[in-house]
Amino acid sequence: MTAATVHTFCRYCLASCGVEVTVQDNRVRRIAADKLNPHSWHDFCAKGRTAAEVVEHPRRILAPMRRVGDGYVEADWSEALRDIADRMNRLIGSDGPEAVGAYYGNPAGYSSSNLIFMNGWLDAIGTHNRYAVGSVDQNAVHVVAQAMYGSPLMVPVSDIDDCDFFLLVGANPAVSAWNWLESAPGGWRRALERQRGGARIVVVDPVRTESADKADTHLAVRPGQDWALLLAMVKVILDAGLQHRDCTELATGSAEVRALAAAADLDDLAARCDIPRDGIECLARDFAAARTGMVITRTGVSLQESGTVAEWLGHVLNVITGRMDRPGGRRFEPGYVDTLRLAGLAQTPPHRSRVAGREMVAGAHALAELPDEITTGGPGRLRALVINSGNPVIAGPDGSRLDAALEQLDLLVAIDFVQRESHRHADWLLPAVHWLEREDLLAFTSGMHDEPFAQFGARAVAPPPQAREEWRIFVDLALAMKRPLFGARAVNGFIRASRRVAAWSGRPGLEFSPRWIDRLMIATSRKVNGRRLRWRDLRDNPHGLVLGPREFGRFRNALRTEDKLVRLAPPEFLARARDLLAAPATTPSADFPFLLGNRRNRHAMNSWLNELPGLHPSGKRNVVFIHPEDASMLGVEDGDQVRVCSARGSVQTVAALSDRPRRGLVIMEHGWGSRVFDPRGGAAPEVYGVNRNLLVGAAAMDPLSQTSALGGAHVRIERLGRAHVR
Ligand SMILES: Nc1nc2c(c(=O)[nH]1)N[C@H]1C(S)=C(S)[C@@H](COP(=O)(O)OP(=O)(O)OC[C@H]3O[C@@H](n4cnc5c(=O)[nH]c(N)nc54)[C@H](O)[C@@H]3O)O[C@H]1N2
Ligand SMILES: Nc1nc2c(c(=O)[nH]1)N[C@H]1C(S)=C(S)[C@@H](COP(=O)(O)OP(=O)(O)OC[C@H]3O[C@@H](n4cnc5c(=O)[nH]c(N)nc54)[C@H](O)[C@@H]3O)O[C@H]1N2
Ligand code: SF4
Ligand SMILES: [Mo]
Repeated sequence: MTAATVHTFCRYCLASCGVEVTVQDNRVRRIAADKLNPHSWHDFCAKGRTAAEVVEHPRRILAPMRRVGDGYVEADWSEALRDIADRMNRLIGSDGPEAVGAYYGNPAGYSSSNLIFMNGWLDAIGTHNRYAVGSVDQNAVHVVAQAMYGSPLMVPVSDIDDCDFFLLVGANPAVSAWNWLESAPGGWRRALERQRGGARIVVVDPVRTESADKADTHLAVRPGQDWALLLAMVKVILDAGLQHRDCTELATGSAEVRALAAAADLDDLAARCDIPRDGIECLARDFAAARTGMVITRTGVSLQESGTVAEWLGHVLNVITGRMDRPGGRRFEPGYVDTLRLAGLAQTPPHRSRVAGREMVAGAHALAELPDEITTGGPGRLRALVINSGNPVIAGPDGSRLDAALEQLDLLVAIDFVQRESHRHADWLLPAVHWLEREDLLAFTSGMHDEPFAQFGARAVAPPPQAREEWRIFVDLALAMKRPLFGARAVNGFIRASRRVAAWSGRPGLEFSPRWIDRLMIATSRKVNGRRLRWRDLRDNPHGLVLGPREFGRFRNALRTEDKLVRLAPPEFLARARDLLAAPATTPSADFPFLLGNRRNRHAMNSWLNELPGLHPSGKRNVVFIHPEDASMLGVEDGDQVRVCSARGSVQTVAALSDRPRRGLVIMEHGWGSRVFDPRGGAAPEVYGVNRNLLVGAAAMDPLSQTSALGGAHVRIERLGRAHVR
C-alpha cells in the first residue's frame, strides 16, 4: 500500500507538539515535526520522534492477561471483564464501595476521555479511594489556584513573547519543555529569543542546569528554601513601596501579606535560602521595575515540604508587581470550553482519608497514603485497585512499602502498554491504546495553551485488535458490574441502547463514543475572539488552528471568588509561612549530611521510555552526581561504586563528579529502576538504573498540598569500590 501522511500531535507531554506521521500498512514509518502546525511543533523532540517504538514494543501487552501462578495467560475481554466485575462486586458486597479504588498517573491526563470515564466508573461504585499523580507533581498549583482564584484549575499561562524578565524557579525548561499545567510549545526557545532582544532570564535552581547555563543570572538556592527567597523579594518590594496598584485593586489581603513580610527579617531569609541579601534586594527591585515580567514556579518547588508556600509567594509576586493578565506576564486563557464551570459542576464531595484523616486535593487522595489504606484493617479498607497509566512504585515515595502493600490486595488490575514495576503483582494486565492509535480532542485543557488553539488529535494507525481505550474499559466494567456510570442510572441504559442500535443497523458510528462528547463540547463552546469554533473547522485544519490573538482582560471576570478579587493572603498559607519562619533553619545531620536532588532525562518520561533502544542506545542507567569538593572529602572518585543511603533505604550506583549541583547536594535522575516484564514471552525482566525514590519516606510531604517531598531526602554516600581502570 502507498504511504499516507497523518497530521496529529504528540501526547507525551503538554507541549503537544504537532507531528507528521508517515504510515504504511498500518505501521508508522516515520514521525517528523509538523512544520505546518501554527502553534505547537517547536519543542518536537526525540521522544515524539521515536513514539512508534512504544507502539511496537517487543513486550507490549496485546490482549488481556490473567495471572496464573507466577505467569500470565492471554484471555478474551469477556472473561476479563466478567472476572474483574465479579471479584469487585463481591468485595463491595462484603466490605462496601471503598473496597475498590484507582490510582491514575500522568499520561491519563493526555487522553480526552480517560479520566472522565474513570471518574464516572468510580462514581458508579461510590468509592473515595482515588489516588492521583498530582500528589507527586502539581498539587501545590491546584491548592494555590483554589485558595487565591477560587478554582483548582484556574492556572495562569505564560505570555512569553512579550516578557522582559523571566524569573524561573525550580524549572528546567531546556530539558523538560515549558509545560506544567500549561502548554507553551517552544517556550524555552521563545524565551531565549526574547533574551537575544534584551530580556533577562534568572534561573533559581540548586543545580547549574542546562537552563541555568543560558540564563543571565543563576541563583543556586538552598533546596527547599525558595519560599524564603520569594518572601524576601515580596518584603523588599513592599518596604520600598514598589507595589503595583493591582495589590489593592485586583486583590484583597495585601495588609496581611505586608504584616507577614514585616515579621520576617531579610538577613534571616537570605541566610535560609543562601543567597546574599544585597543580591535579593537588587533582584526584587529589578523585577518590580521591569516593563514586563513573570515568575514561574515548577516541580523543583512543589516537590518540597514548603512547596505550596513557595508556589503561593510566586503568585503573590506576580500580583503585587502587576504581572497578572498583562502582556508579558501570566495570562488567563479561557479556552474554547469553560473548564472552570464544568469542573465546578463535577466536584467530588469532600472526603477525609480513613487512616491519615486528610482531605482530598483536586478530587484525589495522596499517593503517599495508598500503602496504609491497603494494609490497615477495618471498614473501608482498600482491597481492589486499578492502576491506570501509572507507575507509582517508581514515581512516588517509599516504593518498597507500596510494592509490599500491592501484593496484599485481593485484586490488582493494571491498564498499560507494558508490565512495569508497579504492575508486578497484577492479577490482570489490560492492554492500552497509544496516542498514535487514538483520537483525542483535548477540549478540557484548551485553557492551558498559551494562545487560543484547537487541534483534533487524529489517529495514525489502528491499535492492536485487543487493545482498548481506557474510557471503554471503564464503561464496560460499569456495565459488567451493573453499577450506574457517573452515579446516574440513565447512562448505562443509553450506552447499551446505542450499542444495540449500532449492531442492529450495522453502523458502528451509532455506538456511543467520546466523539459524542467532543461534538457536544464544540457545539456548546464559548466564542474565542468573537467567533465560535465549529466541528468543520477542526476537520478542515488537521495541523490545528490558532483562534486569533491572545486575549487579555478576562482574568478578573473569570475569577471564581465571590467578590471577583484575588485572595492574596489565604489564612492557611499565612499560618504555614509563619511556621516556616519560626522553625530553625535546617542544618545537615551527621548521619545523612547530603540532600538528594534530582533531574529529568531528556530522553525519558518519568519512569518510561528509558528502555527504548532508539532513545538510549547505550549506557542505560542513572548515576549520582557529586560536587568534586564533596567527593574529595568523601574520598570518592569519578566512576566509583557508591551506596546512597537514607533513613528509609539505600541504592547502589556509580558516582559521577560534576560541579553542577551546589555543594551538599547530590543529584540522581528519577524514573529509573523500573523493571519491564515479559508476561507473554516469559523472558527475564529488563531493568536499567536504580530508583532513587526508594530513599524517600512517605511521611515527608507538604502539609498543604500533600505532595511528597521527593526533592528533599537526606542521604549519605558510602564508597564501595574503585572505578574500573578505563
Ligand atoms: N524524585 C522525583 N520523583 C518524581 C518526579 C520528580 O521530579 N522527582 N516527578 C514526578 C512527576 S512530575 C510525575 S508526572 C510522576 C509520574 O508518575 P506516574 O504517572 O505514576 O508514572 P510514569 O512514570 O509517568 O508512568 C506512566 C505509565 O503509564 C503508561 N502509559 C503511557 N501512556 C499510556 C496510556 O495512554 N494509557 C495507559 N493506560 N498507560 C499509559 C506508561 O507505560 C507508564 O507505565 O512522577 C513523579 N515522580
Ligand atoms: N524530557 C522530559 N521532559 C519532561 C518530563 C520528563 O520526564 N522528561 N516530564 C514532564 C512532566 S510530567 C513535568 S511535571 C514537567 C516538569 O518540568 P520542570 O518542573 O521544569 O521539571 P525539571 O526538569 O525536573 O526541573 C525542576 C528543576 O528544579 C530543580 N530543583 C530541585 N529542588 C529545587 C529547589 O528546592 N528549589 C529550586 N528552585 N529548584 C529545585 C531541579 O534541580 C530541576 O532543575 O516536565 C515534563 N517534561
Ligand atoms: S514529548 Fe517531545 S515531541 Fe512529545 S509533546 Fe513533549 S516535547 Fe513535544
Ligand atoms: Mo509531571
